[in-house]
Amino acid sequence: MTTSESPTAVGSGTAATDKFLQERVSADTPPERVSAIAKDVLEALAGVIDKHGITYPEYRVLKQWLIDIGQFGEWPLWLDVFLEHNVEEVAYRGQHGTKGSIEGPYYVADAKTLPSKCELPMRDNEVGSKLVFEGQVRDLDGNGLDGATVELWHADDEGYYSHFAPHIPDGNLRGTIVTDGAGRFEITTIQPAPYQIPTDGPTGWFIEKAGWHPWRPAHLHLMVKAPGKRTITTQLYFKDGEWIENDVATATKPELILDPKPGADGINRVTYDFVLDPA
Ligand code: MBD
Ligand code: FE
Repeated sequence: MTTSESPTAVGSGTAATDKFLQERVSADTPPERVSAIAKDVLEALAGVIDKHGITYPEYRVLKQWLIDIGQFGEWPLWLDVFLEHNVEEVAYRGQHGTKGSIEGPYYVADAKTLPSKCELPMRDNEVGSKLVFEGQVRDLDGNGLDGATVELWHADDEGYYSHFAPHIPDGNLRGTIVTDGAGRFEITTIQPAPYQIPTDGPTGWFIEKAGWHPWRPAHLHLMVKAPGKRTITTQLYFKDGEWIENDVATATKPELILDPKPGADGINRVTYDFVLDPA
């Protein structure tokens, strides 16, 4: 029995919304473009209402649910699960290096800086099989990149992220790894579990009412940067992992699958190299 609070949808949602709002952005979209996009969105919705003969009770339920999503702080979650993959695909059209994937709602900037060979910050009793993740950051010509950093964050053995679950210490399973002069790194961490969308909040209700499943396959999140190179935000998955073929967030790609194998010491190891496009 633990005395710490257990994670709730409203807790992780509110934390994700608060974090997102810390940095306000603007997109410099001119009025003509705003108008064209808004017109298409409204026309698409009009088409859905007409096609399905949406009723007043259904319209009112939609209104309630949209209000609930906001009150639970789940806009970051819902949008990143159902829309971000489309934005990512458009953003990386024509890019040649390592494939990107969605950032999702649980990135936290300024994670602890760690040397090229390191262990991610973890609890003394961190549950999960050890995983050694090594590789190199290179340019399109295969040159190792001096000054590259690899930001890594992932869920624990129960699928929870630090900063978004009250029982996990801040910074757990997060780090900014400064690679060596040739862009190499060797990170010891633990194998994350698949992630389940909270079932006690409006994103979970939406999925349940549609008869879908709320799972993402186990994954590592990465943001890889180097001077003069285009930053890549991506995710890596595990071969034959559950939900790989039907990620609720539609964010897996065949190029992003790891296949760790036990080394001589019995610990799982895997190599993955990142290739960055010019900025
Ligand atoms: C996650 O862990 C995640 O990576 C995404 C994209 C959405 C919800 C939870
Ligand atoms: Fe995730």
